Amino acid sequence: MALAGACVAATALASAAVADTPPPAGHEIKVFPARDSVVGRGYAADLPAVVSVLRYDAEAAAFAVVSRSEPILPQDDPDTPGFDGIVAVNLADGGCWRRVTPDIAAGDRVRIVQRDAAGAVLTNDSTITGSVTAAAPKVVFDSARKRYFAEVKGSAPRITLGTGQPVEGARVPLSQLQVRIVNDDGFATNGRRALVTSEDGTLRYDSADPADARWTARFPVKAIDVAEVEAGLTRAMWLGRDPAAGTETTVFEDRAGGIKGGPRGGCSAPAEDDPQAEVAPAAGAPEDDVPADMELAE
Ligand SMILES: [Ca+2]
Ligand SMILES: [Ca+2]
Repeated sequence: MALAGACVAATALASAAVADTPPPAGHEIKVFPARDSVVGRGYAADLPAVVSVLRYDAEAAAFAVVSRSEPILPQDDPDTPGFDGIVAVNLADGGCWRRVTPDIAAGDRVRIVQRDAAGAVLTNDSTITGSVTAAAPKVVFDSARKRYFAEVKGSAPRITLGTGQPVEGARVPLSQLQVRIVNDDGFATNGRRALVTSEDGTLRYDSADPADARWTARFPVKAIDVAEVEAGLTRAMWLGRDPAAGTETTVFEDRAGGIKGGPRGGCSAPAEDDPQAEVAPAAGAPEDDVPADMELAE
């Protein structure tokens, strides 16, 4: 036993020094921290996947599991060619968090593990939840230019991708950020259902000081779109460390009236800050779908 313990400790030390990597090409993890939801894509058919949320404990210098999903069979999107391998948690048509609905926040590690029929690990993907936050869309009238702008304000302080801990005085590169305002009724301004900073507007940090992580997205809009903008949904996205790869994204959302986290889509595990969530699991309840040593494999 002592030997096994030593092996696990050595593995933890070795892996702590290895830079983590985003999911490989063909796989994708999207984290929705405002909804406490996750959507994976590209996972193998007919094999259950388990999604975990882990949080870094600075004192222990290690990640600890906050919550896991029930095993979820990857699903197809019938509107696209081929099998999509969608693994959704805490959304309509998805699986659910077990025991606790994690309050997913910047720096949380989100992992998707899939095993083959014999129980061997086939896939062990993870991403870090990006630090982007944003407010609901607003409309401002620029009296000098005599036109309306849709505006979203937010922030994106830099975090260490290995641990999710803040990096003092630094912010996320603008190339890794994109801000959208979405309204399914569509916008007359561009004839589409989304205003996107890379196509329809601008995204700038408010200050030249890299310690100031506040940004503003602005889109010139037609007056007829004012109500659509104000009823719209902000999607402020961290596009991952390699935006061209598109294998990891954090989508922070907000709208007028806010977006409620916690259980949704027919799921019922109490929210992390709910007193019910503090109740210890019943003795003998299945604690893990993943062996303990994998928790150390960061
Ligand atoms: Ca499909
Ligand atoms: Ca959250």
